[in-house]
Amino acid sequence: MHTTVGIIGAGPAGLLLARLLHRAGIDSVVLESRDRDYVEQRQRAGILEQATVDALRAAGAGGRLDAEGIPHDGIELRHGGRATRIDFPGLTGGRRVWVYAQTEVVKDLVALQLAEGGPLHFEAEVTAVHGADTDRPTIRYTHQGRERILSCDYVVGCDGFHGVTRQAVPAAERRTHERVYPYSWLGILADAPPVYDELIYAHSERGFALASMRSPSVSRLYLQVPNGTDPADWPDERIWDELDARLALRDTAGARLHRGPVTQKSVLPMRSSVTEPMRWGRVFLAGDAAHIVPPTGAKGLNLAAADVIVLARAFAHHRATGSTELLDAYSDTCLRRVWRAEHFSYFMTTTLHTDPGQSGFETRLQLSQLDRIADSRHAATELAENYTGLPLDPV
Ligand code: RFL
Ligand code: PHB
Repeated sequence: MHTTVGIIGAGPAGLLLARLLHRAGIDSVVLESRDRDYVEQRQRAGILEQATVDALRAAGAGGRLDAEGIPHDGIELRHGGRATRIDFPGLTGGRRVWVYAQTEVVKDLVALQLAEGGPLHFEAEVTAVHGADTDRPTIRYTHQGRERILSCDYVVGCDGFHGVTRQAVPAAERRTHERVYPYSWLGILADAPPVYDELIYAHSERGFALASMRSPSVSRLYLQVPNGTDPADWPDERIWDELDARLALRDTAGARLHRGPVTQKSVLPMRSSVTEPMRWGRVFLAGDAAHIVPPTGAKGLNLAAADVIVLARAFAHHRATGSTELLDAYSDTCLRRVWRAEHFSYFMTTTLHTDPGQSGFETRLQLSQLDRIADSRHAATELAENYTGLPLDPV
């Protein structure tokens, strides 16, 4: 079997890339190790930047997003008894973000791909990528109990943080820069109306808390917990009591923690990681396969989308002109945005969480930084521009 672009992984990066290539008349095959149900139910991101929304629309996947996605024009930051609204359009010249769950993005893209795209194989586990520095790289995978080979003009690893494609870049040429944080998030989904009509990010001496949402009747809530926490140690009432204490909502009009049935509970560790370069020969890395961020800046899914927008455009340019200029620039182009998002995610994480070994000095620095954001339009603008994302050229 042969294809132009072999795509490993059917997360947001792989699925969006397949759609954008299809639109550009370039054929591809997507190989995904998990089954469809698993991929569609995996609870993850919730915030889409303008550029991500534009790309989904351009990929033909904007219908349900436009009907059900909730535009957000700000977030609230809480610290030391203060509540600060960050007004996105007012500070950025009109930019905003959307609440639309990653599960829904994936469902929309899978349905489109199966209806009118190239092959998308679930339960097709890739074991190795060979020949990155040749004209015909190959993907070795197992499907329906048989070992198979897919030969490609190009291979794109969209196989997430634990994927295998990274190994196709020789170890001597690959650099990984990493930071692991001394805390995790306990995340829940609850059948309860959202705490507030915007997201609330709360600094507290008890640890960070975040109140997000999935719909007008479903809340998504997070608590900072120690690494290694067992969710079983957090019965529902303990979670609600802790959210109550950390969010400290008393003085925000209209904000209220509604307790309801908890339908999902999990612990996620936090890490920053970047692998460079993002391209070796005819193998490209995109999304979490190349970089991950702690979720505090809501950047992971948006970075994955930005990578494949840049890459799809480079493939289309190559097809139209024969020039490899944009493909050659792919890694450098993406890494500039990636490192900006890494910095912002690190900043949000270390400013809002309480490190277990943190001194009073460090806590005062955090509070001073949060005061600065509350008091200075300049500091708030810096946050708003980063949160809503750097503009991308139109798809
Ligand atoms: P994914 O989604 O991990 O998809 C990779 C796919 O590759 C498959 N795979 C393989 N397939 C074949 N053969 C193999 N050998 C394979 N190995 C792996 C996997 O099964 C999977 O289907 O990566 P992708 O597409 O790069 O997308 C990245 C995003 O999923 C991730 O960055 C975000 O979810 C991060 N993130 C957030 N990002 C945001 O932009 N905004 C947010 O609000 C936000 N919140 C979050 C988040 C991530 C979270 N978790 C769970 C880490 C909140 C959370 C809780
Ligand atoms: C979410 O809704 O899952 C979410 C929102 C904002 C974040 C992280 C996660 O920063």
